[in-house]
This record gives sequence, C-alpha cells and structure tokens, in this order.
Amino acid sequence: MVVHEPHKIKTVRPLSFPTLEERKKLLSQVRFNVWHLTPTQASFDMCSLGTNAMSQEQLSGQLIGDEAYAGSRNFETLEVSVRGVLGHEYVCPTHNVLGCVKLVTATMIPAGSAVPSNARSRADVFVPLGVGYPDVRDAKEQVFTGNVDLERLEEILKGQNVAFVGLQAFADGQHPFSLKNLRTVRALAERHGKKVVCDGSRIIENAWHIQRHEQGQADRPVAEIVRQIVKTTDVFQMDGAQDPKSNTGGILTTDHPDIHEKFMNEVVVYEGLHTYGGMAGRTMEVLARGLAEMCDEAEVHWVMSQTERFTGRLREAGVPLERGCDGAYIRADEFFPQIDKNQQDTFSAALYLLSGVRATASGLVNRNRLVPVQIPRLALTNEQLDAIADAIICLHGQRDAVQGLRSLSEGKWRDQQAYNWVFPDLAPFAFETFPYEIHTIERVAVLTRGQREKAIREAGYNTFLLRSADVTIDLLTDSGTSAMSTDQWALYDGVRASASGSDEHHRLVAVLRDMLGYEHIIPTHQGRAAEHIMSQIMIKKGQWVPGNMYFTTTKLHQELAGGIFIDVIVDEAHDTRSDFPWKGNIDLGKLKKLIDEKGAGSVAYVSFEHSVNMAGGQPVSMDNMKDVYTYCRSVGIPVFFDATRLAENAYMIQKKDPRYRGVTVRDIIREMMLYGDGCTVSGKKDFLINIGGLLAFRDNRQWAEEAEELLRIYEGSISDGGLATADLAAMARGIEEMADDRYIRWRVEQTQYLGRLLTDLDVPIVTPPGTHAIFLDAKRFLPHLDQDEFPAQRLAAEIFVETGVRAMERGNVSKGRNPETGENYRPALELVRLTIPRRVYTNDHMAAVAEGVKRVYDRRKEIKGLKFAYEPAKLRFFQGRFELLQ
Ligand code: P61
Repeated sequence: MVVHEPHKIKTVRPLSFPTLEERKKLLSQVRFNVWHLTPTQASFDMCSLGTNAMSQEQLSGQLIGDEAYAGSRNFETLEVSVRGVLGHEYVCPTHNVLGCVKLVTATMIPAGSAVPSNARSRADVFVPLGVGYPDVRDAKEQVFTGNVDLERLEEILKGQNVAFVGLQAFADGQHPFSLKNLRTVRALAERHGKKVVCDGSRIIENAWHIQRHEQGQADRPVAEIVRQIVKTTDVFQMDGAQDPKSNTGGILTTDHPDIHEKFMNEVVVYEGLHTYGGMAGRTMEVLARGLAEMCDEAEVHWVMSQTERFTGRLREAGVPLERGCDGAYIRADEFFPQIDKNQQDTFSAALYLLSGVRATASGLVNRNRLVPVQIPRLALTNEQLDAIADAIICLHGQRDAVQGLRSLSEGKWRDQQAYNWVFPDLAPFAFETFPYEIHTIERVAVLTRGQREKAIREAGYNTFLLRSADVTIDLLTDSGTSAMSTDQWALYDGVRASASGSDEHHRLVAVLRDMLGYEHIIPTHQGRAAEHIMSQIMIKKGQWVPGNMYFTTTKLHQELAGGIFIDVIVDEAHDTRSDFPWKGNIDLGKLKKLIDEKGAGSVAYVSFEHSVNMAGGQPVSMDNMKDVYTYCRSVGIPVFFDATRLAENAYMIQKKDPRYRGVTVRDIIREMMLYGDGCTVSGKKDFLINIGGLLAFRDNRQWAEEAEELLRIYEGSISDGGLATADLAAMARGIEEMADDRYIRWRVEQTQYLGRLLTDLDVPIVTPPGTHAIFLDAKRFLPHLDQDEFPAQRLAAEIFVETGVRAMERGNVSKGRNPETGENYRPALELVRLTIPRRVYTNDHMAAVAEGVKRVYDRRKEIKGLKFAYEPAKLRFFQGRFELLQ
C-alpha cells in the first residue's frame, strides 16, 4: 500500500528558485561559504533546526497566553506537557539547548572535571571551556552505534574526575543508543555516585530506532519508549527547535528537587527567570504543544520513512554517506577523493551551484568530514526529497569536474571560512516540484473500515453529510479549501479593517485591473453572489442564456432572473471517452443557430465558463474565445466569463497550444479576458482564498453602477462586497500567486498525475483529465446499475468506505427531476468527482487515492445501487438521504 502523510497541508511558504547566474553571483558574494546564504537565496535549505513545519495547534499557540514576566500561564502549560509526556516532575525553561548546556555546566561541572560522552558535537562548547570530554562511544556496535562502551566508561569513572555522564539520544545526529545500554550506563554511573545527563533533542528518532531494532520493544508505542528513556536519566535536556518543532526554546527536566533548585537559582543569571527561562511566552506554548504531539505514532513513522527513503535513494546510487536520524550525512572526503582539502565546503558550494540546494556543516572546523543534509521535519514532500536526492546524485556523477575550494582565511568556526574557487562546468539540475515548503500541517482522521461504514450509513450514503473529522483525504471540492501562503497570512494579519474605504480594497482593485484588464472591480462574498447580481441586471424575463454547460448556482440565478439556460458546449464534452483537447469550447454552430432562430434581442448574454467544471474541468481554447467574441460583437450580444478557474484554463492553453508555449500564464489570462465584456468569479478556487468572489466589467460604467446598487442591498459595501477587509488582502495576494507559472503548472499537473495513475490502472475516467478534478465515469464503472439506482452516488459512498477519501456525485442526483414529467433527468454524464484542493495534498496522497479507487474497481460487481430515503425538492444532492438496495 502507498504510504502518505497522516496530515494535510494547512499553510505553505513559497520557495525561491535562483537561476544559475544568480547562484554564481551569490556564491561569490559569500566567498563560496554557503553558510552565509539565506533561505530565500536557496531552493531547499537542508537543515532541521528550527525549520520544521508546525501543526496548526502549535501555530495557534503563538497567540495564546499572557507574556507575563513571572508565573505565566504559558509556563504552566509547559509544565503539564513535560510531566505528561516526559514524566519528569520539574522543568527549568531555557532560551535554547545551549542555555541548558550553560546551566548544567555552571551547576554540575566543577573546574577540572570531565564529561564522558557518546557524542562529539558538544566539543564546540566543552573544549573552549576546558572541560574534559572523553569519547565513550562503542565503536564496535553495529546497530545501536550510539551505545556506550561500558568497560571504557567504567575505567574513566574510576580514573578521572568525572562530573557526570553526558549522553545524547541519536548522538551527533547519527548514533542511537539502546534502552538496555542506557539502563546499564545509569546503573554504572549510580554505582560511582554520578548522575546521567541526557540531551534528548532527537529522542523521537532514537525511540523509533529502539522500537524498530531493540529486542522486545517492537510493540511498545513511541510515547512509552520516550518516557522510559527520560525516566532512566537524572537530568534531561531538549532543544525546542528539534523534535518539538518549535522555532527555538529549551527545557531542562529532572526528578531531583535539589538539582532543579540549582537550575532555578542559576537561570536568573544566564537565561531569565525559572518560569520563562529566556523564552517568549508564546514559545513555551508552541513548545508545550509540540512536546504533547511529538510522539504521535503516525507522524513519527511518516518522518522516519522520509529519512529512510532519502538516504536509501542516495545509498543505492553510490553516494558515500552515514545514516542520520534526520537525513543523510555526506562523507565529503570520499565524495571528492581527488580533493585533499576543504571537501565539506566544496561539496556545499558545488551542490548549491548545481541545484540551489543549501546543505552545510556547522560548528568547529575539522570536527569531522561530514556534511549533514537534514530534512526539516514535515516541511518537504517525498516528491521534493526524491528530487533533492537526485540533485546530489547528479553532482556525484560529475564529481570529477569539481576542483577544491582554496582557503582565503582559515577560521576556527565554519562561519569564518572564506574561499576562492574556479566554477566547475556542471550540467545544471532543475527542480520541477511542489514550489512551496510546508509551513503548517493539519492532522487528519484515520478511521477503521468499520467506523467508516457506520459514518456513511449515518450520513445517508451522501458524502455531503459526512463529518470532515471522519474524512482522511477530502476531495469533495476545491472550493474554499486551498492552503493559504505565509505571504497571504502576513497581509491578512497586517490589515487595518474598515467598513468603508480601505487600503486593501484599493490594492485588490489595482491587482485585478492589472490581471484582467477590466476597469470595474466589484468584490462579492463568493461566486454565487456575483452570479445573482449579474443575472439580475443583465437578464430580462424570457431571454435565453446560452452557455458551455451549466453550473448549478449559475443556472439557478439565471433562471431566478427569468432567463432560460441553454447548453451550447461542443458535443465532445458529453462523451467521456473523447480525447478532444478543448472540451470546454462553445460550439459556434449551435450558438449561431440559436441566435438565428430566436433573434439577437432575445439572448441576454453568452455565459462562458473557463475550465468547465461539470464537463470534467475541461479547458476552452484561445481561438474559441476569440471566435465567440468576434461573432457576439457582430450581433451585439455581450460575453461574460465565469472566470472561476481562469488560471487553470490559461495553463492548459500554455501547455496545449504551441503558439503560447513560451508565454506566461499571466499574459495568457490577460488575452483570454480581452474576449469578454465582464466576468463572475468564485474566488474560492483559483484565487487561492477560503472565501471571496468577484464581479467585474471591462468598461461599461452603467452595468457597474447597476451592479453596485444591488451589491449595497444584498452583499455589503462597494469596497468589500461583504468580505472582511482581511479577506480582501488575502485575495489580492492570492490572485498574484495563482499566476505564478511554477505554481499553476504544479497544480494542474498534480491533477493530470492522478488521472494518469487511474488510467494506468484501467479505471474509467473522463478523458482527457481536467484541471481541478478527475471525474470517474460511473456508468462504465458500475455498468450493472440502472441510472435511477444512482451509480455515481453509490460509488462516491463506496470510495469513502474503502479509502476514507471523500468525493462528490455529479450525475442523476445532482441534475434532479424534470418538473414536467417528475422523472429523473438521467443526464448523459453520470460522474464521481475527485476534486483536488490547491496546495493541500501531495502526490503521495494522490497515489493512495488511485490505489484505493482501484480496490473498489476490483470488486465493482458486488456493489449494488441506492434509493432515496429522503428527497428534498431543490438541490437535492446537498441534503438527500439514501438507503442501500438489496
Ligand atoms: C465546486 F456542489 N463550485 O465546484 P461559490 N462557478 C463555478 C463553480 O465551480 C462554483 C460557483 C460558480 C463549487 C462549490 C459548489 O452545487 C454546488 O463561490 C464554475 O460556491 O458561490 C462553485 O461559487 C459558485 C459545489 C457550489 C456544489 C455549488 O465544488
């Protein structure tokens, strides 16, 4: 079975993709020491410290609490979390893990004493301070390479002035210890009257290793192993920026009141106070939540599976590396056997030059020969990690072309290094991946099959009536379900709200005028509000409204205004097997025939939808827009776009029409919009917002004034259309982001990917795959069911039971009954829509969906139909309930 993230993406941070020329310039500016580059100068920053994606609960914690100097509630939250998760009674907060080391050093290391350890990384601190730091790591151990050599430790305990035994979980990022070894060390230390102090910043990775490899531990949850480790130590310290996924912070915990007392007295000197320890209140809140969540079994397994996959891919390709708990630690000297100096920084510079990936060693120069390529926890997708591994493999293939960096100045610390270099002539590596880093995540439900059967029964076999809390992958709709970017959130937060004019309104107008080329910009709370107003001002009772296939809300408002919708889409759109590339096109012949028959005066306008939703997300060609517009102008009929999915349509033009291959999506949009007189938009789709809509007219002031008249009555003020000012800000930014070529390509190609997976598995879908959704053809999927047994409705329900994926019926149930005959309409298309939210799911989610649908397909013959148990009169698909036919 495909493994996918046990969460979805909540917010994203845009990545940068500097060109080769920019990378050369930047490298020379930082004297070829990539340590000094910034994350926005790199495509992927391979560092796991303080760079992890948080959960939405952690992020919300940032705004909770009192930021009090003394006795803050945030500290109380932290105490509860420490006791509950780690099991130690006392906690002293610190600004980060160096704060912990400093307190321990001040209170527990007498001058001239030594700290035997299984790690080397604290040499950076201990050596300058004159603390002895003997290595007691068992070099012979193969699996638990962080185990202590007990004989050697005993010798040192006997011979030297030992302060305490200082261990690290997953020492130096590469060496886990076993629980058994830890317990023995503790007993040994105790016999010599010494304490065990453990840095557990990577305790989760170590606990996972114990669960996986230590005898008798396989059935224990990570949470229990974590407690065992902590309780085996006297003092436990943790970097908040690692496993608890905070951006900083640290804790020092113990069950010894006397030790804690010393920490409390010392913390005021170096850190802050014993109830905040140099952390902001919000950091304690984030850290507390991160601690409480870090043992989540599904998440731990996901994170570790990423590390295994990444190192496995590199190893298979022959890249010399050591296993890291959080990535691959490249053996730079073996990577470049022809280079005798500065191999680590040469690797870093060459990798950046080749691909824009930044990976760098830090700390003291000459501590080891490794370059850590760490995976920020939860922040990257497998698709991205595979590509990053491929970049390293690509460099490995060209390693002979690389000359070593020549030192300009030799520092003690890595950040002090500066070099000269001759650029190697490398074939560059380009990324075609998700162009974002995951900023926050939202955990999703994982129910048993039995629980899902119960849930769908209770929902009357209607996926609209399922609780989202019961859904694992929610493909009901792409409407209002996008992940906003950090840029959108920043603007949202920074807003100055207003019920009249606002800066955000001005900005939105400017952005839309530039994007669409339309003068009159009227925000609405969502798409149907714009449709309502458009229909009311443009349709006279009894007028025809030809369009390229109906959409439920659009048609409803046209009818409420007294219009008669008539479908003039090309015939190919109704054929689920046709591979015609422009199935969204209007059939000009049908349109002309209508106008010839009825007269131009009886046609209100042409309702022209981009990337036609009900046809399967099928695009309209540029030529068709031109032709329809040219003709309509000649007969004096306005053309209004439903531009809800305009950017997706524009991408399809870029992809499929050779004349537009080199044209940006932004320019294509601008040209598309030329061939219309106005538009309605549901902003909840391409505009990358959770709420919002738009009505716009190109240059007709009278229409705009009439529209504003209705807007004031039905929606809100003319400067917000009933939206919060903050939502206007998010919308303005979302519109800019939707036209980013990398984003929109990735977005539509993800849909195409799901389509390809399903066709490869012979599952019947509407072809070619559309832009926002894949439509399963229920007539071909369940050919043994009559359409009045609602095959698409049943299929959507069955997919949920099989996989936890929620889809939407688009067929006989949605179309409704003919009011004259009382019969179901039995439309040509009987479909199930798998709709893909924007920036929310990864390609692993897509693979899991395809695999799950295939399992339903394999047992399709046993699937029976449905009958209505409750049938509402209007829009029955929303609230209708069904029973299984026996
Ligand atoms: C959807 F089952 N679409 O696809 P509003 N035009 C277009 C849309 O796709 C659209 C609207 C206008 C939805 C949500 C939805 O029966 C349903 O912002 C091309 O939702 O008001 C919405 O925009 C309406 C799903 C709407 C439905 C109605 O999932």
